[in-house]
Amino acid sequence: MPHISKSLFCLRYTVNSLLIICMIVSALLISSCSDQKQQLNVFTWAGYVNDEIRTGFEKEFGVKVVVDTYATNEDLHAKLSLGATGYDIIMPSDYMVSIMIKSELLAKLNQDNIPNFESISPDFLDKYFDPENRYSVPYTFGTAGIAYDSDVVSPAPDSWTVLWNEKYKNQFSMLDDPRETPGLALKMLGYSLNTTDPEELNQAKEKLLEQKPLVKQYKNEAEELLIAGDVVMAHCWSGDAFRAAAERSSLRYVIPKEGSSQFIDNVCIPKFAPHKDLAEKFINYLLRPEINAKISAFTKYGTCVPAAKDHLPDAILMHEYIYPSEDVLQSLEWIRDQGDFTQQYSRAWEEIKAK
Ligand code: SPD
Repeated sequence: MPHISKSLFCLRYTVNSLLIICMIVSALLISSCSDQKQQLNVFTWAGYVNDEIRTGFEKEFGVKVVVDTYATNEDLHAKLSLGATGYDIIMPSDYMVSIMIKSELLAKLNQDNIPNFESISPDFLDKYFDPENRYSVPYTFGTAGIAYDSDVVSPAPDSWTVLWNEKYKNQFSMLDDPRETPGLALKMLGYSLNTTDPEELNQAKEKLLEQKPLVKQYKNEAEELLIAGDVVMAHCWSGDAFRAAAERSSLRYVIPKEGSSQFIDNVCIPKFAPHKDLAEKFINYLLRPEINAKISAFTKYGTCVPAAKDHLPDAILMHEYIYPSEDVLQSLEWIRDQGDFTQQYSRAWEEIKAK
């Protein structure tokens, strides 16, 4: 009897040990499988890819999406030029697509892998910066202007000169951008924001230096500042102003009468992207009308996919912050790739920031 019970004890011990070993092995297998999940690394503007879009793609394709952000086209360009090779998706604006194509930083897209490319409006295709869209797919479009708190800023501004008014000293922010900010000063002076005349650029620089003591902050993500009431005006992008106005109802957005910039931000794949196939699947996913509508509703920038409009409320579709009047449109310029002269914009901007 004692002999039998000893054997039973040994058997139970062995079974238990085997069970524990099995559990450990399966846990290790599961974790190693999930470690092997492909990871899509997205490098984009703040507020451009929200959790719903990210997790929707993760669930459907069984992958992980990691989103990292940059504040300017020039930061993106610098990072890639310095050898950052981990990104699969980036979102440069128009002129930066042109610069990056020339610098051989972008991968050619295989349009066979992006069938939803067909859904893009021709209005946003074949632009000067990528004539056959070999490297870029339009994502959103917008403008730069002034967001202001209508309870405080009176009369309602209609000119860039309000950003030089001593009355608002320390109460407004400016974009921290080597093309947009000198571009604003150039427009105010009556010049093109694409000037290649060093004298005109110098005048714009002097204007911005004169303004500097009044500026509370140079910042591209002005939304939070506006919502919190930390500033009563911000030189900012239309979607960011629109999003802030959705949170604080006294906020308004205006494109000053002297004119401003407009842009198309684009989805591209860096030349050395580790997961190019997955990146093309992601681009195709972004172009689905219902997903593209969610992007427009969230970012509050315009959609380049006409069928997405069927999924958007009138409050977005008809909004002048996204669709300015014909008169206003006439006053807008695209920021252009000005070749070697681009360095002069960067130098002028560095000098302004350094003083
Ligand atoms: N929060 C998103 C901001 C996107 C701005 N696009 C930049 C345009 C630069 N000309």
